[in-house]
Order: sequence, then C-alpha cells, then structure tokens
Amino acid sequence: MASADGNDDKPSVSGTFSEMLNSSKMDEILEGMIGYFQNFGFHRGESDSKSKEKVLDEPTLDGIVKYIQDQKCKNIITMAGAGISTSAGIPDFRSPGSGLYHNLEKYKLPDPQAIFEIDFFLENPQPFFALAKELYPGSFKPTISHYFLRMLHDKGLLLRHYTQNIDTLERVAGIPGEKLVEAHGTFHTSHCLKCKKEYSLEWMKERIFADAVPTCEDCNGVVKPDIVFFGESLPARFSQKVSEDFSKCDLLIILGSSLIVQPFASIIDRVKPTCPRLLINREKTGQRDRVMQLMGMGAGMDFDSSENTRDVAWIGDCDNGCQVMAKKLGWEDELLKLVEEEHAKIDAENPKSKDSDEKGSNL
Ligand code: CNA
Repeated sequence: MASADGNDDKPSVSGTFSEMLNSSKMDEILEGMIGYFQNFGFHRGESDSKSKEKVLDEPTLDGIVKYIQDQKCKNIITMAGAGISTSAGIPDFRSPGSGLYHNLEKYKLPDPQAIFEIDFFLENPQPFFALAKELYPGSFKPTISHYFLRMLHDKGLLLRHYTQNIDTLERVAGIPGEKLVEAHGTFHTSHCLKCKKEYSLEWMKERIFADAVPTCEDCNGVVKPDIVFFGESLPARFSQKVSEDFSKCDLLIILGSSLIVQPFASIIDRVKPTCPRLLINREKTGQRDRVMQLMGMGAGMDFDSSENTRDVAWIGDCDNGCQVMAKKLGWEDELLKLVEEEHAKIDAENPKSKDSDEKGSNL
C-alpha cells in the first residue's frame, strides 16, 4: 500500500497523535493516570469543581429558554461571527465552497488571507477595495439573527453585543452603538493612513463604487476603512468592555463563528463558571480539548461531558436557531413582525437592497 507521501517503502501511519489522544481508549488511560496521581495528592483543576454547581435544569435549548423565563438573566452578552450574515448574502471566511477564502482566485493573492493583511494592503490596496465593492455594507439587509439580537436589546436583556463582523448590519438592525463592541472594527468610519483625517461611510462608498483606491483630500495618503486587518491591534474599546462586562454576564450566546480568530475566541472563558453559554452555529466550535476536559482543566466549552450543566450547542443555521428560540420564548410573532417592518423600511430607502435578497453576493 502506498503511503501518503507516495513512498512505497515507508510504512503508512494510520492516525495522528491528536487522533490517538482523542480516542475512547485514551479516556480510559487518562482516567487511570488521573486516579494514580490523585493518590499522591494531585487534584483536578478548579474549573472542574466549580462546574459541579448545577447551572441549567438541562443543558439544552429548552434549558436555556427556561433559564430566561425564570428571569435568571438580565445581562446577556452576545458574540457573533460571519455566520449571522451569510443568509444576507455575505460569504463567511471558512465555509467550504462558499467561504471567501475559497473564492479569491481572481485577485491573484499570494494566499487568501493576504487580502486582509495590513502588510499586503500597504503594498497593494487595490484587491481589498475591489472586494469591498462586491461586499459593500449597505447593499445587504440584516437577518433574522440580527433582529433577534435587537429584540434582546429592546427587552432590556442585552448587556452588550460583541461582533467580529465588519458589515455594520447590527447598526442597520437598530442596535445602538453604545451596546456594540465591533471587535474587528467597522466600515462605519475610515481614516487616512498618513495624516489620520477621518472620512464618513458615504465618502468611502463613493470612492469604492468609482473603482478608485481612496486617497486623502489633504495629504494624498491611502484612506482605509476602520476595520482591523490581520497584523493590527483591536480597538481599545474591546479590552475595556471585556473587563467591564464579562464578570456581570449571566448568559452568553455565541452565534455563527468558527471561534478561531484570537483574541476574540478566548473571551468565551471570561464569564463566570456558573454562566450558561449557548452556541448557535452550523458546527460545534469553541470546544475544550478532550484531554484537558478529562483532567478538569483547560479552556473552551464542554458540550458533551456528563458533568456539563451549562454549555449548550444548537447546531443549525443561525436564523433557524434564533427563530426556534424566539418561538419557545413566545416572541416569534414579534420577531417576524420586526423583520418584516424593518426590511420594508430598508427597501423603501434603498431599492438596491431588494436585489441582495434575490441574488446574494456576486462571489
Ligand atoms: P468564519 O471563520 O468564516 O466562520 C464562520 C462560522 O459560521 C463557521 O463555523 C460556519 O460553519 C458558521 N456558519 C456560516 N453560515 C452560517 C449560518 N447561516 N448559520 C450558522 N452558522 C453558520 O468566520 P468568523 O466570524 O468566525 O471569523 C472571524 C473573521 C471573519 C472576522 O475577522 C470577520 O471580520 C471576518 N468576516 C466577517 C464578515 C462580515 O462582516 N459579514 C464576512 C466574512 C468574514
């Protein structure tokens, strides 16, 4: 049999070290090792003992709904990624086939991520602005998920919404700026990279749609939307608000994120150990490493262990998840009415947004 590298002489290796670590045989071995070390005074991590406090009646969406209905939460934090905007027609980064990283050949980049890297942008800003035209914020309408977040705000339950998205759809959905942390920046404002002069969304839009690389009216420097590129720091507001908010949080809802990009991904662990966490996503993300979980250590969510009473994964599309949750809470009619009314307003103001319903993104 040929080995993976095509060298017939070498024996093939059937599994990686991490596959071995994640096998059920490994659970037994680790449990045995942990028992052995406990004889010598070693104890499981603090997070393990804290997690023994029962948080939800059951770690399911019904358990979360009951927790809300029992008025156990008034300070909900929501965290979002590109998955809440894909149904508006904006591709995410990593979904196989439809994700942006799989559709950037025409820009002839050294690698797909380069389009969002600051060093590449400083050398060659043109591909970024061409993509920005295709994905221009304002050409799309917020989704059911965005309006579900708006409802949490309207009901006085939303402490803050942390988003990785740069599409401004949370603002369009009517969530006030004060309730938002746009962790990866926003298209809402732009600045000249040389003299720091600020420009508005409208100013930037005109240049982008004229297929021009926007340059400063004062010093001719390149003007860049205030989105955070790879290689740039996050806005100061991100760490300020994380420090203020997360200890107060009594329910964390994460929607549509691969929870890969740091430091955003790791803030899921800044809530108290008794704070329930609900993930609504097409796949399970943000999970604690299984080996660490067995040892009662490590960070991340713990959906599947028998000891879990606080982490819930609802697997499916964000809009469905939000609508199902709204229905269980008795809010479904209100949510659908809000979506209908707000979409009608956007269509009336900007007939082009109607097209995005029908066609989606050009990508
Ligand atoms: P990602 O890494 O592309 O992951 C998206 C996640 O959402 C994946 O786990 C998908 O399975 C899941 N997903 C996609 N569509 C849906 C859906 N309809 N319902 C449920 N789950 C879905 O994106 P992340 O946001 O995690 O990564 C962070 C990057 C992506 C940030 O830096 C963003 O700026 C960047 N981004 C933002 C946008 C936007 O503003 N709309 C678009 C593309 C990328």
